[in-house]
Amino acid sequence: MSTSRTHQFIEEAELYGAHNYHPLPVVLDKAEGVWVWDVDGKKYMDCLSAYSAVNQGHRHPKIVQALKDQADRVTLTSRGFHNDKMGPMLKLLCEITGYQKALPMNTGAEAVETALKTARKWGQYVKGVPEGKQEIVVCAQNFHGRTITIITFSSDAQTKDGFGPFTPGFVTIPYGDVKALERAITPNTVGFMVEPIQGEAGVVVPPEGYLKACFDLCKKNNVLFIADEVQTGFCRTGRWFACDYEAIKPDIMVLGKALGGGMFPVSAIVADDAVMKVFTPGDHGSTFGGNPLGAAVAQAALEVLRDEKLDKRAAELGPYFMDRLRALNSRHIELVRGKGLLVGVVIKTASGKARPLCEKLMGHGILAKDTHEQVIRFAPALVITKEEIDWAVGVIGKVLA
Ligand code: IF1
Repeated sequence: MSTSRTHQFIEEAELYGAHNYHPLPVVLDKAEGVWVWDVDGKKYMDCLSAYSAVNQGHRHPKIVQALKDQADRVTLTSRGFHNDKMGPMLKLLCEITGYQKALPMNTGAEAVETALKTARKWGQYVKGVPEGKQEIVVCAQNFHGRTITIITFSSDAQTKDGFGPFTPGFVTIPYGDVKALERAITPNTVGFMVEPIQGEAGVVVPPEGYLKACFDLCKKNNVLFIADEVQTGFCRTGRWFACDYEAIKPDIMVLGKALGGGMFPVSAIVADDAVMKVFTPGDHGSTFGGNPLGAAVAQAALEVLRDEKLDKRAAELGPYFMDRLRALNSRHIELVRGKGLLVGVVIKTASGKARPLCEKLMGHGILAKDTHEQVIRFAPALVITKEEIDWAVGVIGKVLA
C-alpha cells in the first residue's frame, strides 16, 4: 500500500482522469485466477471479480489463448460484413440459454437499452399498444446501467442529479412486491424488467417465488418479462442463470459481464423468434457488437463455464462460504445474504460504514467493495477453492473481530 509508486499512479489518474470514481487506493498490474497483485508485488484475493465479469477467474488460459489466436487473424469487420466467429458463438449462447435468437452488443447498458427497445417495438407492432404509449415497469433500487434512459428509472438521487431531461414511459414499483406489479400493469404495459437479485442495492434477494409470480402475471397480461442477468448470470448464483431457481424462462434475458470472460466487453440479449422478429436491418446495432475478437473470447468464456461446471462450484461453495461467515458470529455483522458466490455482508450501523472495513480488508490482502454504505460484497471468481475460502474467512474474521 501507499508506497511512492502506488501514489504516483493514483495521482496521475486523479490529475488526468475525470473524478467519477472513488476506488480503493490500490494499483493492480497483474492477476491470475482469484488473485491480483499490486505494483509493489503485494498479493490480494479479488473478491469483487470486476463486479462478476471475471467469473472464470483472471486470465483463464483457455480464454487468453482464444483472444491471442483471434488477434492474429481478424479483430473487427463491422456488421457490414459477416465474420466466422459470431455465428458459432451465438449458436452456443442460444444452446446454453435455451433461446432461438441472440443479439450481440458490448456493454451491459447497451444490452439493457436493446431489451427496452425490443419491448417497446414488440409492444407497438405485436401487442398493438398505440405508438408512443408503451409503458415499462421497473423496480425501485434497481441498477441497470448509466445511459440517460436507464438512469431515468434509477432510485438513486446522485445517479440522476444534473442529467435530465429524462425518458418518459417508465413506472417504478417496489422490489419483491407482486401486488405492486399487478397494480402497475395497464393495457399499455409492454414489459417488466427486473434483476433476479439486486446487486448494487446490496445483494438483495427477493422472497422465494417472487420471480415466478411476476412471470405468471406478465404472461396473463401479455407483458414481456425481462430479466437483467448481467450480474447474476453465467453461474454466479449457483445456476447458469438466477431465474433458473424458479424454473422460468424470461421473454428476454439481458446478459453481459462474464460473457466476455473478463477480457473483452461482450453483451447480448436472448429471446425467441416471436419477440426478436421485431428487428429488421437498420433498426439497431453497434460498430463493435458481434465483432470476431469478442465473439472468440465469448465462445471460450462460455465453454469454460460449461466444461468446468462453474454453476455447480458456485452452488456448492457459496453456501459453504456464507455458513462460515455466519459462524464468525462477529458483533459487526447484521446478516449475511446472497446466492451462490454472490454474497453480501450487511454491517451493523453501530459499527460504522462498510468502506473503512474494505480498506482494512485491503491491508490484510482481500479486495472487496462496499455497496450502499452498509454492505460488503464478496464475489470471488467461481474457480475459487475451499481452502482459499477458508483463508478468506480467516482474514475477514480477523478484520471483523
Ligand atoms: C459501474 C453496481 C455491479 C448491472 C446490471 C446492467 C449493468 C450492470 C444488473 C450495466 C452494471 C456495474 C457497473 C459498475 C458497477 C456495477 C455494479 F455496483 F453498480 F451494481 F456490478 F454490482 N445490469 N453493473 O449490475 O452494465 O454497462 O456497466 O457493462 O461502475 O457503473 P455495464
